[in-house]
Amino acid sequence: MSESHPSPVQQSTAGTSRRRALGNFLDRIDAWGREPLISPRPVRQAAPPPQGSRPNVFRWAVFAVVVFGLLIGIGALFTLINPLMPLAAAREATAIDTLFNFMLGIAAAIFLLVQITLLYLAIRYRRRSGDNEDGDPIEGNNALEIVWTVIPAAIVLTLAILSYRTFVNVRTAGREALVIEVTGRQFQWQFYYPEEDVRTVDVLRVPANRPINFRLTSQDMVHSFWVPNFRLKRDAMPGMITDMWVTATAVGKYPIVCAELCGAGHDTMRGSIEVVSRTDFSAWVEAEKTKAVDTSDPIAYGRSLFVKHGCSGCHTLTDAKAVGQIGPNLDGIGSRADRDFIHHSIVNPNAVITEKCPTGPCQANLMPQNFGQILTEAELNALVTYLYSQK
Ligand code: HEC
Ligand SMILES: [Cu+2]
Repeated sequence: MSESHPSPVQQSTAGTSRRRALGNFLDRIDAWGREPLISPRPVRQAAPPPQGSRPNVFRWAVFAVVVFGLLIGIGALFTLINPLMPLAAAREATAIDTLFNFMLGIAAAIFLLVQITLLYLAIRYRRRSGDNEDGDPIEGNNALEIVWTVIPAAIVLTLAILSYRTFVNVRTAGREALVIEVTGRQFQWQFYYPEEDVRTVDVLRVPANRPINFRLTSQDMVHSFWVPNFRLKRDAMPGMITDMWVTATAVGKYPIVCAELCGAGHDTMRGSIEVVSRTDFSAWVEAEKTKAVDTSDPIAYGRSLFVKHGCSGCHTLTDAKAVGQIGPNLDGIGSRADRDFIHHSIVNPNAVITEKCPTGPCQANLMPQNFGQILTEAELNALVTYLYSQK
């Protein structure tokens, strides 16, 4: 690089001393980077210092490695205390976070390295007044080319190996897994524990430290079962079963989200998963199994059916503590409709479209059309009696 420009001190008669100090500091770094690694041979020493000396590549490489290491350290520290992620509540979440933090750390370090170098070079080689020369032509630099090929290749290879290991780790079946069948449907999650013969809607309960095997499917369209605290997400699709493995580790209550736009009520398709101790889980299963539904009282029976079949996900009904906002508010339905109308509204919702829904005019085809097939005669009767009792 040509040194023909006037020194910063000469040039900046109006410049502040702070600017001069920065200029001096940058010049000193630059001078350090140009000193030869090995002291020159005596013969050469006699000769005047070469005009426009070339940078000492080795020194700069050492400098870059030290700075790079420091930046990786800072990146790692940041990702360790990463405040943007929700609590990692599963073994898989920790594995995925480790990989993600590693990638983020490398990306952050490279970003900082590039930006700082860019800033330094932009200041160091800024055009000074009176300098109208072109830069030196550069013919390529083998050392540099090798460095910037080998380092990225090593990073990509390392990431590929780590990604593959994490993927295998997350997708491996666990022993003595608890099976939970998950069925997505507009706009709720239905859960069935086949071995325990327990059903729930939107609220899931699982034991900590035991592998869980989710078997996902859908009744209508593509949904996506996502538990942010597990860092896992899998599509639930009609006509097929997808699976997901997880071992929850942290006791607590976490959200379940549908991550696939699935219709007008997509944003309401949320549930929760409660991770409890193994003993609490067994106690809960026992309680659920012995909690016999009293089918002799049609009101209580109807209320439980209203929740169990997901009517509460779309309709507001104060008596059933339901707050759904998709379909019409059913408070007081018994005083504006007769038993027949209610019955028809359930088995053939499209026959009459109610006018007013909480978010505007009601739409056809939103309410599932198959309750006539899903519900038994007795269940349908209890539901109608229950709704008709809501005056
Ligand atoms: C996916 C959302 C959804 C689910 C689940 C759902 N409904 Fe509906 N429901 C609607 C919509 C939207 C309407 C209005 C359109 C229509 O009349 O078909 C409606 C209408 C009704 C009406 C007529 C209300 C009136 O004021 O005229 C009744 C009664 C009803 N639903 C009962 C039920 C029952 C009982 C269940 C559970 C077995 C249920 N719904 C499940 C969305 C839903
Ligand atoms: Cu959905």
